[in-house]
Amino acid sequence: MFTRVDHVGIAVRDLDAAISFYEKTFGVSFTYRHTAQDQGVEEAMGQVGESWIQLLKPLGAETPVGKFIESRGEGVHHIGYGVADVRAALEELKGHDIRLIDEHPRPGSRGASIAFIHPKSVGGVLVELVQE
Ligand code: MC0
Repeated sequence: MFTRVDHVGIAVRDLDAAISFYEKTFGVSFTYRHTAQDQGVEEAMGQVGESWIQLLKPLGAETPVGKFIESRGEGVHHIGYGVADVRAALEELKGHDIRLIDEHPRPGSRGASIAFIHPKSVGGVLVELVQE
């Protein structure tokens, strides 16, 4: 089902500081920046090989990333895996004992079609399916 690691989502408190840290320390350049009101985040994406690092700053305390930082602090928030067809992947997962957050795909970063799987079903890791 998974075709690649599309991105690693990292929760940060200060987006500009995190971008600057990754650029100066690791030479990653962040070419995409976007506010996703529906997800409650401001994000910046930097490409590493064929994958991306996604820095996520919460727009408020009651957003998914805001709650995550409040309870766990900054750090890896989710892994985004590429799939050929997110709708077909969701149908396939319904045949397994998996708790889906999204029953249907929704729009995501860079025009992708995405769906989240609950971390309680994946050993504590929030998983995002990404169809480019
Ligand atoms: C919460 N939990 C996590 C977690 N977030 N575990 C691993 N990774 C995470 N990211 C755990 C909590 O520690 C808690 O465990 C339990 O899940 C319930 O947490 P909660 O704080 O009560 O949170 P809920 O239930 O309100 O929501 C958690 C859930 C939510 C994952 C369902 O955050 C969600 O729907 N996420 C999907 C959307 C999202 O994350 N959007 C932001 C990225 P305990 O053991 O204490 O019970 S947007 C994005 O990434 C877009 C732009 C894109 O890539 O295209």
